[in-house]
Amino acid sequence: MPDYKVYYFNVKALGEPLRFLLSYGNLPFDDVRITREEWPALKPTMPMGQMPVLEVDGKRVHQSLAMCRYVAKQINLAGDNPLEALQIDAIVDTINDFRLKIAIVAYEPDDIVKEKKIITLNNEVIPFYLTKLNVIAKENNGHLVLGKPTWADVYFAGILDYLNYLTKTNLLENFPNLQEVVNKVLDHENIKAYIAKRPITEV
Ligand SMILES: N[C@@H](CCC(=O)N[C@@H](CS)C(=O)NCC(=O)O)C(=O)O
Repeated sequence: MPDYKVYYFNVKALGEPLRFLLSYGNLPFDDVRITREEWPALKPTMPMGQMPVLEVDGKRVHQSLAMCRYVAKQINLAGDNPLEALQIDAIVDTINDFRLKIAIVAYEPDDIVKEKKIITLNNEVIPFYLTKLNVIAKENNGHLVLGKPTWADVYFAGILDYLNYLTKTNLLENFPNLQEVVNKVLDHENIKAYIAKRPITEV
C-alpha cells in the first residue's frame, strides 16, 4: 500500500473530502496540518503553491477533485465502467459549481455588493441546486448517483460543513433526502473513527 500524506491547513474546507475518502477506504494517511506561520516556507515546495496536496510515496500532487477521484478509484467508489465514472464526475462537478457560487459571495470584499449577492444566493442559487439535488437523492435511494454509494456521496458529506460555514446556515434543514445521503456517510464506521480523532476546528 502506498505511503499517503495529506498536506492542508488545520481546517476542513477543501481538504476534508480527501481525508474522508482515505478514511472511508481505510487507507492510512499522515494528516499533516500546516499552520499559517509554517505556510510561507512550505508554499514553494508545493506543485502550484497551494494545498490540499496529496503525497503518494514521496510524490506530491495537487487539485482536490483529482486527488479525491484517484483515492475513489483505489477504494472502488469511482464507478464500474466509464459511463458510471462519467455520471459520478458530473454530480461532483455540480457540487463543485455550487461551492464556487457560494464562495464567490462569501469572499466578496465589498460589503454593499456582498449584501446584494447574498439575496440572489439565498433566493435563487441555493434553492435551485438543493431542490434539484434533493430530487436526485430521492430517485437514487439516499445516494447522489447510480443508486449506490460512490465518491460523490463522500465528497458531498465532506464538503458540507464548509458550505454551511460559508453560508452561515444549515443548508440541508429542509432537504431530507440530501441529509440522508450525508447521514449514510457519517454513519460509516471508518468515518466515525476519523471524526472521533480529527482536531476540532471552526471551519
Ligand atoms: N483548485 C484547487 C484550489 C486550492 C486552493 O484554493 N487552496 C487554497 C486553500 S483552500 C490555498 O492553498 N491557499 C493558500 C495560498 O494560495 O497561498 C483545489 O481544489 O485543490
